[in-house]
Amino acid sequence: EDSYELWLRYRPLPAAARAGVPGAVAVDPAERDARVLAARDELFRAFAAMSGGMGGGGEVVLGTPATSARVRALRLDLGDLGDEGYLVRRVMTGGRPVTVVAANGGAGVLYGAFALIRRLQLGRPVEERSAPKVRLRVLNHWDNLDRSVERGYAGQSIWDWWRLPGHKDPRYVDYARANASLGINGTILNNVNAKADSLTAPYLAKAAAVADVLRPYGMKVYLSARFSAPIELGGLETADPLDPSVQAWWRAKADEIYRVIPDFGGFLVKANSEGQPGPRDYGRSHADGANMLAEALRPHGGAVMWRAFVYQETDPEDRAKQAYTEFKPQDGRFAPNVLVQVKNGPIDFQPREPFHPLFGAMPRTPLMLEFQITKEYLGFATHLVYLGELFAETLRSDTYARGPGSTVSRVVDGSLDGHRLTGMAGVANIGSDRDWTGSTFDQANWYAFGRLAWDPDASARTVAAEWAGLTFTTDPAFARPVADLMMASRQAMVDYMTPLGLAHLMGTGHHHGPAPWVSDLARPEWNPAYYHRADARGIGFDRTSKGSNAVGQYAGPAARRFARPETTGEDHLLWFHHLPWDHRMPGGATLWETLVRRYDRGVAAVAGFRARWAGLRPFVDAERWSKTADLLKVQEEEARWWRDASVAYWRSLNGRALPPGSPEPAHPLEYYKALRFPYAPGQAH
Ligand code: BDP
Repeated sequence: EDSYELWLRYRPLPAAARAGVPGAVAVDPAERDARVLAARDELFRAFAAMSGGMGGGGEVVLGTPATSARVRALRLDLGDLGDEGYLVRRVMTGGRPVTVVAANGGAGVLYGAFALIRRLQLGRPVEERSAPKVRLRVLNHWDNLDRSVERGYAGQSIWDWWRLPGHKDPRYVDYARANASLGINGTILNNVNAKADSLTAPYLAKAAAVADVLRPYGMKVYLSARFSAPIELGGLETADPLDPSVQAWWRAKADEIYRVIPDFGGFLVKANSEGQPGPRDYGRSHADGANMLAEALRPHGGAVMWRAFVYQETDPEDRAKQAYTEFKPQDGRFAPNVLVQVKNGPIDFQPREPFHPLFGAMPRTPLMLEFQITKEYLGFATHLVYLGELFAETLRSDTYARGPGSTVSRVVDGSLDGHRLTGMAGVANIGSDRDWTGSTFDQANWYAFGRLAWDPDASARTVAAEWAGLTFTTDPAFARPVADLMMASRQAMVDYMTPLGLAHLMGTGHHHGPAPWVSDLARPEWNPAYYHRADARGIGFDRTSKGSNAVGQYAGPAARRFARPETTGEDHLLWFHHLPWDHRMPGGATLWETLVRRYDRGVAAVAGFRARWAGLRPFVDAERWSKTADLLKVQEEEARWWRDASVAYWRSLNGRALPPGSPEPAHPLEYYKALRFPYAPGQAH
């Protein structure tokens, strides 16, 4: 058991359930849709394994009314299912019970087949009717052409660019199966810090080879586009989006791409951000840049995903405000096939951030939500942190943009402002490691992303329990405590790393481990000290109207809530407020005491996870059990390190004693400051 099979780990069901596993799978003999054929093959594979050779519980009929006479004859109501939704029903035909997987299109049939398998694996009744609420459900690979992965902690890129297109690693098929099982329908193959080379003919041929493998699984390929490619590849003197020769270059490039990848999805663009070129270099707006690319893709049906992750020019006073400041005035100026892709929070994938203020603030623009599945700021692939809860927390946040109930999920699924082009992106945690993601539990974060992209209102706990059941065992004596542990894991990390709304205190560059003392980097907003603003008197970033007024970027009730410490709540307290160390918290303790207690609580929680995992040993095979146990031990050590280094540093500023019973840090502050991690994985280069 090396975790390669992910949650598609088909094993014989308990004896009593085997008879319910269908013995036959029928598609129309004339069926040509590769996705329906892939669905059939997956069902064969799953049924053979799950029945343990003892199945035979009837037949499954698969297809769409358009191509399958048997499905058509059933006159099912598929009206509300769109292109990708599905219906799994038990019906009687010719006096025999049949399970039908029906949809309006091949993708729906494929998703329905995976749903049926999932239900059988989990021992649930098989009937289900479901359609995705979000249209573009995509992974962003930050994979470089040399196979390194920016912020990747699971080995090299799975894209073996060098040997493509001649050799297509069979692993691409398993990648596609896993994504299809979640409804993920697109993938951006290369890093947002893009090289123009990915748009040259040889690399387009490689991307086309990947697209050919993914197509039968309903997945489209996209590329990150480097904005200056017309200069680098085309020999032009400018990449100005309003220059006709630049526009013509991109049109020709798009035509060339669609000749080799007829269903190419489009471009993802990081522009004028962290040194990347963009329209601002020519005095043009983000909308000018995005619309130029959109115009080139439009005849072919492609989309532009234009990122709002910018923090270079304006407003040096507060990085958290910059994306809003730059993008909000552009609302309504983007072409219809552009989505603006916004990170979940206003800074950068921290263990906890408030929702990004752009959500709800650009009603005339489809906003795509970007989560980071790879745990750049959350202990890499070592720490067990279930991100389903982080994702769900953002999605259920109320922007109040159109009154109460204007949740981020409703912005993203388009229902709040009436958008049909909608999307959710996850920065992939996938690599060439045998277990794909660097640890078994990190697979749950890929899983949760996919399930929440399909239904942004799904419950993180339900998804966790489902994943645990599929990946290990459905025995409630296992699945329930594991779901509890997963649900508690994110708060535990917040407690031992960045409690009470603190953020961005990680070591420079690699982002491994604590470095709240760093304050000497060239740009102010690169320094942890910029984010916590601690001194002898207090700690926290004043984002109220007396400070940077980032709260003013939120709609009325949200702004009012964040404006006062009493109503902000503990989770975002120091994100929005600079407070004296003696500030009284609701329970009566001081801020300082509470802060230390949170660190202690975080460390204790991880110790508790280890104990719980030890107790679950009888349910798990040796290989997966021990790797998880090893990683939990490292996590406990690193949680203590975070706690000790942070407490030692804050105390060097405020000179205070620790609250009673709270242990002294293991080492003096200088010890923590001297630690170096030159070969930490995933660094940008
Ligand atoms: C930051 C990462 C950096 C990415 C950047 C981005 O440190 O490697 O390039 O996000 O999202 O968090 O573009």
